[in-house]
Amino acid sequence: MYENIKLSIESGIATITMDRPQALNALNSQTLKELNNVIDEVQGNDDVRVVIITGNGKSFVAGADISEMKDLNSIQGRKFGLLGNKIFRRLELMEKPVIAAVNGFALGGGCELSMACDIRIASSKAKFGQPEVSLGITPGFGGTQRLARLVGVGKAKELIFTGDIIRADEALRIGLVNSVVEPEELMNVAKDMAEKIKNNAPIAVAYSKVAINRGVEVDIETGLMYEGEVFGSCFSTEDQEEGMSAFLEKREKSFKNR
Ligand code: CO8
Repeated sequence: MYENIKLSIESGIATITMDRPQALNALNSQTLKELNNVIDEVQGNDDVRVVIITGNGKSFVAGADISEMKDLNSIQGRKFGLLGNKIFRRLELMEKPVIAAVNGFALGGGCELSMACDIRIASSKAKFGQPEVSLGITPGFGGTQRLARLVGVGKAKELIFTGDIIRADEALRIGLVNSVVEPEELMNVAKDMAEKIKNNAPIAVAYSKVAINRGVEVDIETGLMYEGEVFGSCFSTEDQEEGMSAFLEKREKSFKNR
């Protein structure tokens, strides 16, 4: 069904594998469209509670496809940029939590894809960077915005202006990734985290994501208002009743996503 992406769904965890290893999983239009469709598929599947994105081979995603971009005119370039931006934003706003398991190169659009995910776990072999200016373009899939929000304006400017490629331990030091693990442990660690998230009330997790995403864009008063709204809404869910009853009755919780 997909040419450049593999999707597997196992006990509530969807794993999306970027699978175009001959081009280090570079994002061409076909792959971007498939990513858009796969987002629809996992979003629409009620069995899926958590999503993991990783890459096949030595690369997570080595950026947007340079051979496809090379001859674009300004209108086509803008269209290509908007396509990626729209899809990454959909991923970021998706109600289900998304973990990037960054196995290798996360450059340009690949670093941007990881930043559109909620949590980044990196293999010690992963490398990160926004080398676009070395190609005569700016980051175009959200890099100028999300990198600055994650690591601060000064460090984002340094990385984008120099195009430096940094190792996973440096990415951890500057706050670009949540943790660094041995390559052979990457998927286990990502799945263990997904399991932990999956065992919590899905609506509460989704609402928390909304409140955090909205809150970081606004002043704290407005952010706290969002938090108040989602907090209040939890009390109309069956899972709030279940979570608190199970705690008081000292029994296992059984959340229903309702
Ligand atoms: N696009 C297309 N093909 C690529 C890409 C890419 N981004 N990256 C690697 N490939 C291809 C190579 O051309 C090569 O193909 P072939 O075998 O046919 O020659 C194959 O993948 C293997 O790559 P290498 O031989 O180069 O592998 P190495 O291990 O020697 O090097 C690197 C790995 C360091 C990752 C190297 O491939 C590299 O530097 N890649 C490009 C990285 C880069 O600059 N990425 C940023 C791209 S720009 C971008 O992402 C902008 C996003 C926003 C776009 C907005 C549009 C308007």
